[in-house]
Amino acid sequence: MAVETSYVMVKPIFANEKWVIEEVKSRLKKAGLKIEECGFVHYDKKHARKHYAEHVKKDFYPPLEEYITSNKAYGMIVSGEDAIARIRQMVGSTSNPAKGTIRADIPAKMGIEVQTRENVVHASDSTESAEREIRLFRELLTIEAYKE
Ligand code: 3AN
Repeated sequence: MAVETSYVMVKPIFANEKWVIEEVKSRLKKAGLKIEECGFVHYDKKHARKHYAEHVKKDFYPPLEEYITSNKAYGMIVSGEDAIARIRQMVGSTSNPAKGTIRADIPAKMGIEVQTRENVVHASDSTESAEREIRLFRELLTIEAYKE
């Protein structure tokens, strides 16, 4: 195991809800992970395309781009032992997340069902993706950002 850095992003519908951001942060912290930097960012089309580079040609990309650029998201740079795999586990699967995961529990608390593209949060799947995604996040980071 090694210390890794991942990028976690609370997607637009959910970044509007302060308690969702707090719950995601609290789950990460309870797992012993450290939030290095965080803040609201509004993805434009260029950054969305680079963030989702491997999906740009897929059928689901146009509505995904529309969604991700529709409002502010909340990005977090998160570090810790084995952070990438552990965060992916906490987040849950893309379309059928298990109870106890962020993608299942937050919509359940809100009493809503979400479509796959809206699935609450994004989390890096490799150190290479994390580096790219963090670079994009830093480009977008506004003065609303703060450290803790
Ligand atoms: P994950 O975020 O779980 O790693 P990916 O990398 O396959 O999933 O997909 C990236 C994002 O694209 C997902 N988080 C979701 O927002 C969206 N997405 C993936 N598959 C679909 C799909 N079949 N329909 C709509 N949106 C999708």
